[in-house]
Formats: sequence, C-alpha cells, structure tokens
Amino acid sequence: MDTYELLTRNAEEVVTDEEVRDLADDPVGKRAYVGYEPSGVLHLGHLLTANKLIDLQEAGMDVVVLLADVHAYLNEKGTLEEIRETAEQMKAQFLAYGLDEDKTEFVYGSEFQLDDDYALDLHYLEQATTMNRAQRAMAELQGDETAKVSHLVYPLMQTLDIEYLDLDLAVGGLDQRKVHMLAREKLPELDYEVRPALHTPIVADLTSGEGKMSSSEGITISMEDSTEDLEEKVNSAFCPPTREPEDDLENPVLELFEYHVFPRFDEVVVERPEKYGGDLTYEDYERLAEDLESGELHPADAKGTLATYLDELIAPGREKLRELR
Ligand code: TYR
Repeated sequence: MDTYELLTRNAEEVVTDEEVRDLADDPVGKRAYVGYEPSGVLHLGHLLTANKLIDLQEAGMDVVVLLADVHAYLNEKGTLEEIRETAEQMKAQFLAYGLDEDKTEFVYGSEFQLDDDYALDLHYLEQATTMNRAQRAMAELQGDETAKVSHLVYPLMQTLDIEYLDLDLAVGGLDQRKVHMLAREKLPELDYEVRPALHTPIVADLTSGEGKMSSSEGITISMEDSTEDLEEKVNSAFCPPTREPEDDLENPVLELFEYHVFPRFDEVVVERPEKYGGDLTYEDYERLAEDLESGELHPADAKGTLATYLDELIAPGREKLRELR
C-alpha cells in the first residue's frame, strides 16, 4: 500500500485531496491530531479515529491526542478536576488499544489554551466570526441543546488548537467537518496556515443499520463490554446478506469488519466445521463482503467471527479499565 493510500484508507472525506497528497509525499515527522472530550470509557467511535492515528504513525507521522478538558468543560461535562480524572483513564485505554507510546503525545487542552497568546487570538476570532457562522459550525456537536455562548467559543478554540499544537493535519469523525471548515476559513485571517483535514465515517447503529448517527448514540461497543456482552450485541446486529441494504440503511456487521477489524489484522479466519465447508481465510475486506453477498459466508458465521476479533481488540483496554476502577 503506498503512503497516500495508507493515509486515506477508510476515510470518508479528505480536505483537500491535493494537500493530503503533498503530505503523503513527505510524511515523516509531520504532526496529526485528534481531539477528544475526555470520556471514561472508549467506544467504537473513539477507536475508529484511533485506527486512523495508527495508520498515520505507520506512515511515519507524529501523533498528538488532545485530551480536550477545556472543551469538555465548555460542554458541561463536569468540573475540570473530574474531567482530568476521566482523561487519564481515556489515555490508559488508548495506549492499551495500541497507540504507540513513544510516538504519541498526549496533551491536555488546559496546558496551552489558558495562555495569554491563545486567549488574545481567541478574542480576535470572536470579533472576526458572526454568531451565525460559529453556530453553524457547532450544529452537529451540540445536539438539541439551547445555544449558549460556550457553544460559540468551542469551535473557535478548536480552530486555534490546530495552530497552537503546530499541526500538519487535523483528523476527526465526519461530525467534525463543519468545525474544520471554519478553521480553514479563519486561520488565514490570523495569518496562520490552512491545514488539511481527514474525516472518518460515522458507523451505522448496530441494531438498525441506520447510518450517520453520532457515535455516542444508539448501541455501540465499548471497552466496558464483557466477551458475553459483545457476543450478544454482535449477534443481535442487523446483517442482511448484502453490503447495500435498501432505504439508506448500512450493514453494520460489514462496516465493523471494514473499519475496525481489517485495519488491525492481516488476516481474518472464519472457523467452520468441515461439513459446512471448513475455515475461510480473508486477507481483505472486499473478499469477505463478496462472500457474504454470494451466500458463501453465512451471516451467523460472520457475526461469530466479528465478535471474536472485536473481543481481541478490546481485551487490553477492558483489562486496563478494571485495574483502574
Ligand atoms: N469536538 C471534538 C468532539 O466532538 C473534541 C475536540 C476538541 C476536538 C478540541 C479537537 C479539538 O481541538 O469530541
């Protein structure tokens, strides 16, 4: 796989393609980040962007994980102290999941977002941005909550983070795209450089197959799940024998193979008794999806296999979480 492919695999959107191609020409030592509002337990939404960070590390890039404590504070997730405790748990789970400790810099937002220069730049952006523009950028992150001033400050700070962390690439779920667009528009107004962004897809809800919901809604799999929980959730997942169900639905079982399993394993083995055709071995997602569509691979076998691999991915983080509690 060439570097451009590695940087962009499983990305739903890159902005712009040309800028990411330039990055792919010379990735070593370049800096990429994902910011997370600290959450005590990682779920698949977090792991999807973490997979992308692992790809970027593999390409030689340096990776920054922003533990966005001040952002979480703006979003009323607790006191700063509570949020920081949660952030430490989050960090431990990311390392257990496989982010390379030597190549990953964990930064708390409060380490730099309360500095004078940052504050003054923030006030400049407050002057330079209409309420309407900031609100539009926030629409997908704030849900149904009544807009407060904190919701308008939030995307402006996210914009500045890209400059203050000295980044070459911003990574996030597709739900971050409007904030990244705001950043691309506003950074030059402060004479800072525009940086490319890369967005991972939002995986469909496990049970309904309804796509494009926020990763924090609906049934998801998390580091808290036991092996049995996981089996149960995967077994009750929506899995029609096709990758393109009707009515805008997605096949979540296939999506989990595509975005979570294949990026982390060189091959996937579906174990089957000899009388049902014996084991099936896949080196890539396409072949597995084709076999599910043709009927060669039964949905029940696909699910059993999926649960096994997800369990392997989650086990170290689950262990860590138990230690911490
Ligand atoms: N907006 C991100 C979220 O929804 C968190 C975040 C905060 C990301 C600050 C980047 C950033 O610079 O979780």
